[in-house]
Amino acid sequence: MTPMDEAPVLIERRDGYRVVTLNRPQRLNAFTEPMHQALRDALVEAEGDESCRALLLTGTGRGFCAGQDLNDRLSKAGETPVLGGALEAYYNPLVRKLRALPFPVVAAVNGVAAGAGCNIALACDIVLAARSATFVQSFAKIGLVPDSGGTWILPRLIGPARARALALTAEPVPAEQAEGWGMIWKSIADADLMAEAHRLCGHFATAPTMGLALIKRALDASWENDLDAQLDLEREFQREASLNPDYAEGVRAFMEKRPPKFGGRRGR
Ligand code: T3D
Repeated sequence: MTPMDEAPVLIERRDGYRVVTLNRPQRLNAFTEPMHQALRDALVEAEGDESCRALLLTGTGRGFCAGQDLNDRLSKAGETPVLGGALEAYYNPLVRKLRALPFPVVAAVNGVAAGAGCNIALACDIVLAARSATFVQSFAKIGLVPDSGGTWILPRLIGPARARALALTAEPVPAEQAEGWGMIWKSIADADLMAEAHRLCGHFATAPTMGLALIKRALDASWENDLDAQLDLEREFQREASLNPDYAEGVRAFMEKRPPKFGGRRGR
């Protein structure tokens, strides 16, 4: 079997979390339809597994993901490829799913993240990057527009001036600069990246999962809400969180001066 015949996505089940690895290293893990389908299935399966309380997304080889595989977009002479279908069928549902998963998603960006690969990383809840990694809004180089949520999330993360310049110039942003700009959570020495990503997912695997899911939803909702609406939403989510046994356990553990033992039940 040649490396290109290998599964486009690898799934590893750890205690309380899953590791999903994009696996087309010769193309810097660029997306093909089979890779999209495998990733979609991996996320749906993780969501359906009550014991999964976090997800680590990373890539094989020297890249995280180079966006769409452009081999699938080479137009034959005289034909004009019309895009939009793959966004509707794959990229948009992928970004929506990553944001909506009822547990934290940690991206371990092991190398270059370009095009949709960059914006998919940025859609994850916590982004860790190897110091050698770069983030590239490469779309402008081929006459396209940032997609996979890039035009929404980038200005919110780093402000309109930087977002506009990155989208228009396609200049790569090194991991340390991305951290300094607040585009990602942390840049980490290459050799330590995966250990830190596993440590974080291990932490989430014993955390109050439903509370974390509500935090994700509250922060996402805040972009659309005014303060009044957000205060109402916080009241509702706090009520909901308090009905989960993890809240009572958290308070008991605090009073008894011991580490909490969260069951991580997703519902009440
Ligand atoms: O439906 C739709 O199409 C709409 C959706 C669009 C979503 C998108 O993501 S559009 C943007 C697509 N992605 C890009 O434009 C990025 C293209 N890649 C690059 O600009 C560079 O490869 C990188 C900046 C990511 C990395 O540069 P470098 O110098 O480190 O590596 P390289 O030598 O360019 O790439 C290594 C190999 O991967 C190379 O193959 P080779 O020569 O060794 O056989 C290269 O062709 C291949 N590769 C990299 N990116 C892609 C790719 N092959 C196909 N598609 C790619 N996106």
